[in-house]
Amino acid sequence: MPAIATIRESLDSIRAAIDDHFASEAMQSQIPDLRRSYQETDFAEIIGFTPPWVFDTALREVEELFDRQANRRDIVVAQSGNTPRKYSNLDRDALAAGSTVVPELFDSRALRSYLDQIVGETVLPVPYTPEEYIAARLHQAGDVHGWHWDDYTWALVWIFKIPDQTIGGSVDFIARAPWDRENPRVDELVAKGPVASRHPGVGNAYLLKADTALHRVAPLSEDAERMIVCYTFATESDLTRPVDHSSMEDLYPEAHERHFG
Ligand SMILES: O=C(O)CCC(=O)C(=O)O
Ligand SMILES: [Fe+2]
Repeated sequence: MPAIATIRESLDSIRAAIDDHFASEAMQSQIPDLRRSYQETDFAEIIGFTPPWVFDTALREVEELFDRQANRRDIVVAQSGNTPRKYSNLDRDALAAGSTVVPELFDSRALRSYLDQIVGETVLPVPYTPEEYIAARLHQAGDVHGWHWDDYTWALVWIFKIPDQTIGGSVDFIARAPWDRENPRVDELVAKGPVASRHPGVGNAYLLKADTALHRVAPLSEDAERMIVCYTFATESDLTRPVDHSSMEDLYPEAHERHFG
């Protein structure tokens, strides 16, 4: 167990590295392309989301958490039209307690102002704690994160592992197909399309306007590793409208109970 002073120093160095990274030429020079991609498709892939050592640290932390305390889920979610979730996940509290890096990025002003520039408005922390960040791991043949919408405007998904595209794990989405919670009509929307498909690279992160994009992770056709951390961010107006969290309660019952039980 490292001493408290050592932990504090390492958090300070992670924070400083993140600040420097988003201010760097390599990151700033991506902004025009990211803005264009986001404006045109509601999706943008940030190349090299963190410095490599920050990625390596986070990967070690998240792998260890999956080894020790992952929850295996195999459910269908009624709110998104009875689509499947078959994977292992870690809730927000496991990541808050067991990772130095993952919470630091959620709290980073430098990251949020970077995202502000991509979307052209103010990006805010999600107001529902269990949704701040989660981790998901698809690893067995047939694992899938089925079609759904997110409760808040933006998902930022950091890719730790992804198999070859031929095996699955791509992000499929239909942009600007808003969620009618009373009548989700997922099959109709998917049949109508157009379905965009993206296969982001390891160490990158993609930003998706996930409240209005019907999206999924394509199923694995064989055993393979796909591991991500998903952050949620909100608009000003998300903070004032009523939000139903029932699909989160299905997927992260322990976290919901801990915060609201
Ligand atoms: O794993 C992904 O790429 C997407 C995750 C996602 O859609 C979610 O957690 O809501
Ligand atoms: Fe999602």
